[in-house]
Amino acid sequence: MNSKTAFITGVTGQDGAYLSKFLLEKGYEVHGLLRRSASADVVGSRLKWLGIADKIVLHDGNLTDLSGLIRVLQDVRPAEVYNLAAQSFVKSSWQQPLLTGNVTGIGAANVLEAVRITCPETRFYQASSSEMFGLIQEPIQSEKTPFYPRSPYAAAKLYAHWMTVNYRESFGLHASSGILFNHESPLRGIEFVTRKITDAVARIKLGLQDKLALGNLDAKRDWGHARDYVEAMWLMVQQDTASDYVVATGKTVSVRDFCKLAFEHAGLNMEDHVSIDERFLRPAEVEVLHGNPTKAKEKLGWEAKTSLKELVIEMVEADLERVRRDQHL
Ligand code: NDP
Ligand code: GDR
Repeated sequence: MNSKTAFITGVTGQDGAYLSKFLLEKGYEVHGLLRRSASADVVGSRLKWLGIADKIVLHDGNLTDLSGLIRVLQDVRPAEVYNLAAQSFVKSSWQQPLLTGNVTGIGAANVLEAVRITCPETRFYQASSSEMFGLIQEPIQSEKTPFYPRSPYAAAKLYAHWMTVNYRESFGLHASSGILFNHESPLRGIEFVTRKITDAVARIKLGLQDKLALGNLDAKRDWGHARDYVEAMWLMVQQDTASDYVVATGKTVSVRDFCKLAFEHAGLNMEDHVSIDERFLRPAEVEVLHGNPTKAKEKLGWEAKTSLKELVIEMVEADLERVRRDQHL
């Protein structure tokens, strides 16, 4: 086992891309799980955007295929496994509850099993989520706050979280669960509200679109930058003892406030462009999330570096550049 070999599931996602870059810069050999797609041209677009696509060893596989995971881990023998793969879009989890359960929940158990069977000394990180707090039981959520999931996605993540804790307690795996609050970036999927907003702002600014339809503008989230958050994942894995950590900025703002900042940065007035469309409302909403990252600060020495304003500006500027390039403007 090479002490600087990492294996990442979800390597083509937002966090997988930033984590790969972070680990490569630390001198790791980075391996990733790639699920087959018929659209080979779009695969790895985030890795290409960061200029690291050719530096990662990709392995064909799927989180739902335990024997494939076992074979890959036998082959790679990584020192660290980061399980980031998931059906991660909360809204879709009501349309595809069983798939979400299979991938986001059972899929994590598959990775834990593969680690236990092939390389129990390997350190494991599970991408848990603030969505598990759902209908919040305390105004500010820490590792001690009781969970109350509000979507099939959150229920699946809760199963994966408790399996991680259980494998640590039952089999002595070095398995940590990072309860990460929302984190965004120019590499965020377009369906998530922040990217949907910054992409629309860019299109409106460049005269390609006039309206933006959103759902619940009053929902509040504790938004940070993905680049900062992947460092917290790595720090958890470096600790002598595995544990669970909340990773958040400690500040919460509404979707409306995020939107306002994005439009203002482009010199636009959000009231002229934003409308409400019921299609974007959810059967059960998580109204507010507000994290307490004290444990991460005290034990990992981690804190969020990027302010909300800096995040919004980086995302709007990246979308302006991307739209100009794509439209040959
Ligand atoms: P993304 O949706 O950007 O990435 C998800 C990744 O999972 C993609 O690489 C995707 O592959 C892969 N994937 C999906 N299904 C499968 C499958 N069946 N087998 C193998 N791979 C699969 O998510 P993020 O990067 O934003 O988030 C990373 C993780 O952290 C997720 O587990 C998410 O639920 C969790 N999380 C995210 C937060 C956030 O704010 N971003 C906050 C808290 C937790 P493909 O490219 O082929 O689609
Ligand atoms: P979330 O992210 O559900 O918090 O999950 P998302 O950006 O989808 O929603 C955030 C909040 O914005 C409200 N909202 C809208 N959301 C979307 N997508 N589209 C809209 O038009 C819209 N209008 C308002 C939502 O109702 C919600 O309240 C993300 C994912 O990354 C999960 O994988 C992760 O676990 C959690 O963050 C923490």
